[in-house]
Amino acid sequence: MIILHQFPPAFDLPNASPFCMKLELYLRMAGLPYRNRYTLELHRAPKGKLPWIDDDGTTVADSGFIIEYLKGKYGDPLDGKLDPLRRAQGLAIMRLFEEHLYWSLLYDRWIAAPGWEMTRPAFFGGLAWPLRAIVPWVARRGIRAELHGHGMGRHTPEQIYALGVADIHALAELLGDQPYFLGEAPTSVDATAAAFLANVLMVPLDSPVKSAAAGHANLSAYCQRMAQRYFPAA
Ligand SMILES: N[C@@H](CCC(=O)N[C@@H](CS)C(=O)NCC(=O)O)C(=O)O
Repeated sequence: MIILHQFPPAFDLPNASPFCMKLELYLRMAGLPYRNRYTLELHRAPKGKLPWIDDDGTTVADSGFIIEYLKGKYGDPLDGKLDPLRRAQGLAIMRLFEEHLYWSLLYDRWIAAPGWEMTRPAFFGGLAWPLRAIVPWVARRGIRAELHGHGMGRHTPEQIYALGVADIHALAELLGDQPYFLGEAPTSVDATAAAFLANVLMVPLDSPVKSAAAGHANLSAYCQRMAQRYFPAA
C-alpha cells in the first residue's frame, strides 16, 4: 500500500501545499490506492520537504520523482500515449507552475501581510504556547530566505504580483478551450495545474494573482471540473 506523507488539509482544500495536492490528485487520476498520513514532521521526510511516499518499504521523495517511480512500477495510464511534442509541452507547463508561479504564491501567503494573517493561524494555530509564537517566526524567516535565494524575494511586491499575473495569463492561453491542458484527456500535467490553480482560486485570500485567474472563465471552469471529477466530496 502506498502511504502518502503530506501536510494536514487546510483552507478547505485537500492540501494547502500545491505539491502535496498534486501528488494526491495524481494518485486518484491514475487509480492507485493509497493512504494518507498527515504530518508536520519535516525532519522525517527524506529530503526535508513534503510530500514523500512509503510504498511497502520503498521511500521516494519529491512529487516529480515519485510520479516517475509510480509510472515505472504501476504503469502510465495518463501519459503513456503522449507524443514527444505533447510531453515537452506538458513539461514546460508544469515548470511554469512549479518553478515560477509557485514563488509568487509563496510570497503572497507568507510575506505579504494579508496572506500571513491567513497562513499563520491556519498552519500554526494548533501549536501550544510558546511554540505558537516561535515556530511561525522561524518558518517565515526560512521562507523569506528561500525567496531571496531564488531571486523572487528581491523584487518589489508590485513586480512579484506582475510576474504571477503574467504566468496566469499565459496559462489561460495555453489551456484555451480544451478540457485539459494537453487536450481532450487528462494527463499528469493536470495534477500540477489543478493543484496550483485550486491553491490560487479556492483559497480565501484576495490578491492580484487570484483576480487574474478568476478573470479567466476557462481556468475557473477547469478548476471546478477537476475538483468535481477527482475530489467529488471535497
Ligand atoms: N520539488 C518538490 C517541492 C516540495 C515542496 O516545496 N514542499 C513544500 C511545501 S509546498 C515543503 O515541504 N516545504 C517545507 C520546507 O521547505 O521547509 C516536490 O515536487 O515535491
